[in-house]
Amino acid sequence: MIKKLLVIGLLALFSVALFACSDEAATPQDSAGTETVAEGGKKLEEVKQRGKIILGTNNQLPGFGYVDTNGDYVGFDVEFGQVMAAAIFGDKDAIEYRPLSSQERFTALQTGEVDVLIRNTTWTLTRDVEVGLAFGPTTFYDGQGMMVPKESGITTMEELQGARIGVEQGTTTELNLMDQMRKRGIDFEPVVFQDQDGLVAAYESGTIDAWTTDQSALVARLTTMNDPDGHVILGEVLSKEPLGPAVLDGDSQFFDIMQWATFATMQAEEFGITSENVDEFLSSEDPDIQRFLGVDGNNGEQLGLSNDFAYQIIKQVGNFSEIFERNLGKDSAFGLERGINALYTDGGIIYSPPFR
Ligand SMILES: N[C@@H](CCC(=O)N[C@@H](CS)C(=O)NCC(=O)O)C(=O)O
Repeated sequence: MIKKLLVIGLLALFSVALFACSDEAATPQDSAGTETVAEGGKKLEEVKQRGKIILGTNNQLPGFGYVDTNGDYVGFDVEFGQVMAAAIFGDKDAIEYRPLSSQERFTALQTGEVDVLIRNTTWTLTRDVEVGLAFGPTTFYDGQGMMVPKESGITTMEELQGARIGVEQGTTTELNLMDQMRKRGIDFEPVVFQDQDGLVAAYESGTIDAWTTDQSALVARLTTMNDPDGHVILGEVLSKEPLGPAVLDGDSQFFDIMQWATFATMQAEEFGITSENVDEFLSSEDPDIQRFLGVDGNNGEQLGLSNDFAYQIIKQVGNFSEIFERNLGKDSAFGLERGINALYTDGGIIYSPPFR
């Protein structure tokens, strides 16, 4: 209830900002000349000297990146930031949070304003190559969906002929929407917004007929809408949206840290190691587990970290399943199924390479 009131208050603050349609490729071109900070393995040193990582994240997306009523950043993406802080500092709270809009996020990484971006960001070729990002393991395999008011009676994309459809600027969903509608020969009017609060306010007031973004975000956002039961998400999935963390290209050590810290949560789930039982595993006789937890070997040292970095991650934040269930799954308000985001051993595609 308090959350709802807060959201309503926030909505009142945001005016509906409409923008001309823009291609997200404009982002890298605008800042192509920007000097990058992280070159040749210096990022870890810089971060260690600072004593915390700067995490670019969302502050408007329940379940992924959100500020709760205590003023704390919470969510699935936020916790993967905590995973990195636990790996580097042995302290999951050694983080400065930087809320970023869809359009700001890449420039913030390019200019070194943030060290890592974990903000429901889809891995694409252009972002990887032209924008100059380096994506870590996908933490949430998503797809684009469409929300319409239940009373509209709309059940298929084809029925959106002539509709005004809201989408956020600088997102993959903006580009996919155009492609998908053209492919299906559906005429529609795209209405492009700069932030999600403005978009949702326009949708709830009936200024636009439908809105589209990642399915997970539609589900999450539904919980803070005025009438959560008054809307439906169409059954069609419009795209592939692999979401995960990203750093700037050019610093392989920092990239490796992001990559292996993230994989550690998946490997721990596969081993059955949780934040609750990790201490018991310290005396495991299994050489794979000894290496994983840093009881044996030098995995951490190879990354420039302490050998117990995976132990710290699991002890302080948890394994992949704990992070998923707490923020998005059965222990959350959203109740999302693991589905494709289950471990490969459980019918999903979440898979960690070996820690050796
Ligand atoms: N995954 C897509 C969409 C990401 C995105 O920005 N989604 C919007 C809609 S959920 C969002 O997070 N809006 C909140 C904001 O801009 O502050 C991408 O990487 O482009």
